[in-house]
Amino acid sequence: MIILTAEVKSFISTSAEKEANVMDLLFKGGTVVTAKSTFKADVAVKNGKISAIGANLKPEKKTEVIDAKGKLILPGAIDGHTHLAMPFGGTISTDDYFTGTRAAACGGTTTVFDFVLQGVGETMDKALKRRDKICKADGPAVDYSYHIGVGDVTTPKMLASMDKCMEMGVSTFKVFMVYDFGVDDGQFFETLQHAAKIGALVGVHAENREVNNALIKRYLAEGKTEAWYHYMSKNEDVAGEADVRAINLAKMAGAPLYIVHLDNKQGVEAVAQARAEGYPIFAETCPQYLYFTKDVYKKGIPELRLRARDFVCSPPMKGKPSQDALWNGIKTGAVSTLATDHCPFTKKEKDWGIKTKTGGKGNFTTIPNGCAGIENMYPYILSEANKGRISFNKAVEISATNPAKLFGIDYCKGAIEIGKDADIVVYDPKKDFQVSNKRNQHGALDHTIWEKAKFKGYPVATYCRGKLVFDGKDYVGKSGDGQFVRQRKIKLKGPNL
Ligand code: DUC
Ligand code: ZN
Ligand code: ZN
Repeated sequence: MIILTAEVKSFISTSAEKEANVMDLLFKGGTVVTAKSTFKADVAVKNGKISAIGANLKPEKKTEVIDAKGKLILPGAIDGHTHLAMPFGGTISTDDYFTGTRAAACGGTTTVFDFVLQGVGETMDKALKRRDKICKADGPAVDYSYHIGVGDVTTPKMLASMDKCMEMGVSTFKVFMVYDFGVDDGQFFETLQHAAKIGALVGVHAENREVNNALIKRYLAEGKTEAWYHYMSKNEDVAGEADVRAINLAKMAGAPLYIVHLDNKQGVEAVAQARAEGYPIFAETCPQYLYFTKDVYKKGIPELRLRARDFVCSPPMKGKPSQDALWNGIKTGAVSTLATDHCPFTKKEKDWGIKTKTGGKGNFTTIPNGCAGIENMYPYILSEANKGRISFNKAVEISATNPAKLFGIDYCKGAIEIGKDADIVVYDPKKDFQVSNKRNQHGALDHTIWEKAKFKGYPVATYCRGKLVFDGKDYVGKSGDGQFVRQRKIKLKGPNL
């Protein structure tokens, strides 16, 4: 047996460190895309960070060289809105923190922000610890952080628990204007004011609860139970009114605001107006609102065996004028980010809209709300860029750079820049791809609303902090390699990031 003396041990660790200090990876001959520019350059990675960007970088002895000729070098996407392993609608969303983030990695997403839902009487920091335990036990495949879904700010103690989350590295919160567990306008206002004081950002799920409930009551009384009435009870006006009100509350509170999953024209116009007036109002939209319309609630897509109920998510898809307004909002800057709201439920669970879990007659309110999308967001928006609808710079901006800035992680994520984490996607603009849940998707769900969607171009490799996690076909990382990303304080004074 060889016994190592302290001296020898220290020698080994020093030389191991030296060894680790070489250039680990070199992406050669690719085209780097940032939110602002596109240029040919080599990208070097050392110890999980981008260490050099430039022409003709020379590999060292042990450097792994990746031929990126003809490929784009992009920052990994940041999905700022996921619901993994979330109890909702009488069940738990299908993807856990491993399968969901595995799918993320295979779609070029290297960081996810998942929602912690605070229970009534539970402080937010306790809720955060509770969820983080579940996440760590599942073993996330990419990096992650959280937003806190505010469920109880009825006492000063509950409100003050926001501060504790900040100390734990979470500076982003979300209130619900809809659902029984959501806040009222007074509580929303107080949350906004407190957030502004402590350097936090409040997101909002904006739908008018009272009108939504009144419409549900009316449709059910009239025997209108189909998925179409999910859309009808959460229509453009139900969302648009709440968007306008949320913006007004933020103005009154003197606080920045982040509208999540914006889906309607009135909302886009209200955000654009507030931003033009100089307010720090930001909006996120989701690929499902850019790709599908409310038509999916009429009869689904029968040729793909997708039923109307498979598309039930909240908020639901809207009409074409809203879809056009969202695309326009992306182009003009009214929409700052893209995220998925990934919240998958199985076909059997979706059937609860016909026959409930307990065997009763179902309706549109008994369908668990949510759809899958975590693997499709970046490929979809990049494909739209590849087809010329927006620039690649814009796709990178809304999928990576802006979320990093808004959520206080731009010190390490969101761009191909020296010193940032080497979260890198190698993208082949020539690779055609068609979604097949059976053949090429990596989540746990038994179907996807993105079935047979065609993408022009596709990621052929994803690296998370310099480690290959997707090789163009499969997930090749290790469960548990994903790390928690601490958010910094967020100080947004105006509309510019
Ligand atoms: N919307 C969904 O579709 N699912 C989960 C929560 C939400 O707001
Ligand atoms: Zn929501
Ligand atoms: Zn959501």
